[in-house]
Amino acid sequence: MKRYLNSVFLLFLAVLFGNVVYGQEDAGKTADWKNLKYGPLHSERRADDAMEAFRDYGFGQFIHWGLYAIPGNEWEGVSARKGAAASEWIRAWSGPTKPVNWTQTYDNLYKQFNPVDFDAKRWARQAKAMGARYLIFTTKHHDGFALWPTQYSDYNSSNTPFKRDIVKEVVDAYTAEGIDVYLYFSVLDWHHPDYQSKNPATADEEKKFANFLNYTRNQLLELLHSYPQLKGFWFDGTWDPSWVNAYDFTYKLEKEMRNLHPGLIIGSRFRSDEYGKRHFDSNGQLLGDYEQGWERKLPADYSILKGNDWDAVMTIPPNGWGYMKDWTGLYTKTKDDLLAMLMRTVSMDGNFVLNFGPDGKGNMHPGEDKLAKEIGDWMHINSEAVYATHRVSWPTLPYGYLTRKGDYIYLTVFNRPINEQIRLLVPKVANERPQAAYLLVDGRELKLAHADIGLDRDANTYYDIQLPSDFQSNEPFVLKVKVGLVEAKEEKLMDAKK
Ligand code: FHN
Repeated sequence: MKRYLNSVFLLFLAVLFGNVVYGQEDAGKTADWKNLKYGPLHSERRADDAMEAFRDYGFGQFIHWGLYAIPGNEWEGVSARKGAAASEWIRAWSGPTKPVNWTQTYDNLYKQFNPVDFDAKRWARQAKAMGARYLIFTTKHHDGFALWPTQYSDYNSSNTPFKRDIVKEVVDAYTAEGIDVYLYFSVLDWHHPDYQSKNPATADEEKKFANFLNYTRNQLLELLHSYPQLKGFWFDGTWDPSWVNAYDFTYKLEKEMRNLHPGLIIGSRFRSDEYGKRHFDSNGQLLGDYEQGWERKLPADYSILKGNDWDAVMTIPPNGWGYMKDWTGLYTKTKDDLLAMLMRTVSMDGNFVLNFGPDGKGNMHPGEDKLAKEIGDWMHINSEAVYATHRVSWPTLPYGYLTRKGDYIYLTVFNRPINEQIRLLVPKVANERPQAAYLLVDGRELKLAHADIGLDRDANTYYDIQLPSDFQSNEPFVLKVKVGLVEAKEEKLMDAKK
C-alpha cells in the first residue's frame, strides 16, 4: 500500500511540476508544432516578389525622428547621457541629472515642434546617393507622438506649429526615388492612458488595455490605408507582458493586415506565441517574415541564423537612435567600420540598415552627412557586390567577405595580404570552379592560377589571384570572379607512389 501511495504522490508531483514548468516557462520542453495555435501564419519561406525584393536590398536606411530630436539628448546644457538609456528615450530621463519637471517639459515639446528645414526630398536624394535600397521610418516611437495626422490621437504632427503630414512626405519622397518604405511602429506608448506594461489583472485593467489594443489596431489600419505604398512594418516595443500575452489579438491582427495588404512584410518582433515566445515560437519557428533580432550587433557566424531572412539595424554612435547633438567622447563608427558591417551582413544573406537621427529642425547630424557621402562614393563603384547578392557556400576567407550574383562571386577585400596573393578555397565537392578574376573598380583581368598542391587531404582546392602591384587602395576593394562548371580534368603529373 505504502509503495502505491508513493507512486501516486510521485505522479502528482510530476503532473504538478510538468504543468508549472510547461505552462509558464516551457523551459526545456517545447510545444508540439501541430498543437501551436499561435505559431507562424506561414510555415513556408516566402518566395513572392515582395519578399524576394526584400532579400535583394542589401542596404537600407533607418530614420528615428520625433519630439526627442528637439532636446538632442541634452537640455539647457545638461547632457542626458547619464540619465537616459538612449537619445530617443530621453523622456524617461532619470537620476541626478534629470531636469526639474522634465516629463512635463517633454510632453509639451510638441507645442514647439517646427522643423523648418525638413525636406523629405532632400533626405531621399541623400539616401539614394548613399545607396540605400529601402527606408525604415518612425511613424510613432515609445513617446506616442505620431508623425502623421492620426484620427485616433491628438498627439500628432498636425497639432504642432509644423502641422504637416510628415509620414506622407517621407513615403512619397522616398518612393519617388525608388527607395522602398517600411514604417516603424512602436506598440509601447507612454502617452496613451490605457497602455500598461504588466498583464492586465483586473476587469478595469482588462477593459482599458482592450481599448489600447483597439487604438493600436486602428492606427495600423489607418497607416495601411493612408500610405498604401508602404512595403512593410518594422514593429518595436513589443516586449511588455501585456502585449506578449495578447497573442490571440496580435495573431488575428497580423492576419488582418496581411489580408488588407497582400505582400506586406512583417518581422519577428511583432508578436508572441501562446507560450510567450518572441521572434521564434516554442518550436523554434520564425514568427514573421524575417528575423529582427540583430540590433547594434551582428551574428558571429551564419549558422546562428538557421537560414532565415534577417536584418541588422545599426547606430553610428554606440547607442542612441534619435538625434544626439553632441558626439564628443563617443566612438562613432567610421565609413570603413560600417562597410565591413555591411559586407559581413550581406555575406550572410542579411540586410544592413544604417540609422540616421535628424535634429529638431529637420537636418541630419553633420557626422551623418559625411558618412552618407563617403559610403555613397564607395557604393557608386562597388554596389554590384551588394545588391541582389547572396551567400557563397565556400569557406570564409581572412581577406574579407564573399557574396554571389549569378555566375559571379565577389570578394570584398578589407585585409590585403602582404604577399599580394588572394587564395580562394573552393570545396572539391562543388561542381564549379573559378574561371577568371577581375578588379571591379577598373574591370582589368587579374592572373588566376589553380594552386593544385599534390597530395593534400584538404576538402578544398585552391585558386590564387595575384593582386597587381600598381593597384593600391586605402579602402575596401572588390574582386569579381567568374565561376563555371568544373573544367575538364587537368593533365596531372604522376604523383610519386605513396
Ligand atoms: O527601444 C527601442 C529603441 O529606442 C530603438 O528604437 C531601437 C531600434 O531598433 N529599438 C528599441 C530597442 O531595442
